Amino acid sequence: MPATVVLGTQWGDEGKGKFTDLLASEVDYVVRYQGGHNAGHTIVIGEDRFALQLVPTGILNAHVTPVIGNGVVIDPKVLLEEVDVLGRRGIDTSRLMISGAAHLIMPYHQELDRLTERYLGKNKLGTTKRGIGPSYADKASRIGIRVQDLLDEKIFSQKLEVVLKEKNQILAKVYNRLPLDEKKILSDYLEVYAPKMAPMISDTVGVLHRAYKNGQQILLEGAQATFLDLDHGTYPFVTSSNPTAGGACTGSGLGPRQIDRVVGVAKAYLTRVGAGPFPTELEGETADLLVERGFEFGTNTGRKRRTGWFDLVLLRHAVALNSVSEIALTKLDILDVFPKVLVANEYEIEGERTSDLPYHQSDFHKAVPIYKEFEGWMTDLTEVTKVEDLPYNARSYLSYIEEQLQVPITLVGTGPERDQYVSFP
Ligand code: 2SA
Ligand code: GDP
Ligand code: MG
Repeated sequence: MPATVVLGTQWGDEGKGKFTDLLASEVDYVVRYQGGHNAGHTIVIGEDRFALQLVPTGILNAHVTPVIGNGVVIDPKVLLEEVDVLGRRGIDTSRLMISGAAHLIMPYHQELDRLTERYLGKNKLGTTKRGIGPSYADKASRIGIRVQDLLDEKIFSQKLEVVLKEKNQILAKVYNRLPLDEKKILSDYLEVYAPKMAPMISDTVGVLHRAYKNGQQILLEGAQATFLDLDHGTYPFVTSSNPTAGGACTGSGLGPRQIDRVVGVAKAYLTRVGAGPFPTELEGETADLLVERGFEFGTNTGRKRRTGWFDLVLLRHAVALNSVSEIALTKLDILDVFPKVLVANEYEIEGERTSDLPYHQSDFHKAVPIYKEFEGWMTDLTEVTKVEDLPYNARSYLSYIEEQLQVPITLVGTGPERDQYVSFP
């Protein structure tokens, strides 16, 4: 039974949580493969609103085994708090499995993330300040501390001693900060977190391969999105992991031939949090209306998101990078009140038109979008659940996107609730 990947095709916050939750109802395992608690998925079930940062969305489906894969970076404090909150709301969290090869976010990672951003001043990236970048940097420098190290006091202490010496020097000499207390870190990680996490730590690669062989269904859940990808995003305004489909393999341990379906989640317009280029960005009334109707504030940091029109140049590239096999388009209902709905189809860069994403960042900065304009549908879509009930203008908009991307749209979101969507046959 091949695995499915569900990932963001834009700059995050596409509404992946809702469709991942929907797809999770059909599978046996849901795996997070990258990122950390810089992610934030919101799922609304009746009166309940769940904001998940680290625990995979699948936790809300009783028959699903949620897995945090090796590609994730974990702040144990945040993880345990999340598990606690879910537990208190009656959700069985004992099924959660964590890869022993995942890396830990340590207190110095968070401290350094904050300090580097401050140091960069107006050149800052606008990170979530969760220590994500510094933790992945240590992983690449081979001085990271892994989840499995929590199970071996001696190794953990030895690794911490070496790394902390260096980090404290940096804190003191570069940033004029007090050193972090080794004893406190040791007691938090080894005495508080380790015993609670130990039962969840497993060989998730082995677990997933056995599940695959047994014909069980696996869903690989992306956090952040394609254009925040460390390799393929708008570097340096990116996150430090690979949300693209390739990252689903490295971050879970499954091979590419074990995946046969890639669901690309796209929002019917665009948003971005933090700095970086954004050709279709809007300002003024239209932008404010999108923020207000779409409630475009970070789940995580509460920051107001930048907004813009749907961009096919970006989407075509995302489809190619991820070998997207189908599109799930979210938040179409947010456009219900717009008399005109615009879609960028090409860019003009110094007088030249292109439908391809320029590889050079300087060109991307200069890109002026060329729009195709659609008549708005001016109808409330939030009650629509059948394809035939979608207004003609909304269907024209969807057909155009499909035709341009040459990938079918299989799901369309018409509201935040679990059942507010249209499924295309
Ligand atoms: P970091 O903290 O090092 O990852 O920040 C680097 C850049 O990445 C951006 N970033 C995000 N942008 C939008 N959404 C994010 N998380 C979503 C959420 C979750 C999702 O709802 O909060 O969509 O999966 C996210 N995480 C990082 C950040 O703004 C910096 O520009
Ligand atoms: P994610 O990080 O990609 O999962 O997205 P977020 O959770 O940050 O933001 C998506 C928000 O949009 C959540 O509050 C969802 O409940 C909401 N949402 C998802 N799909 C739809 C939709 O089709 N229409 C509306 N109005 N809201 C949606
Ligand atoms: Mg989000």
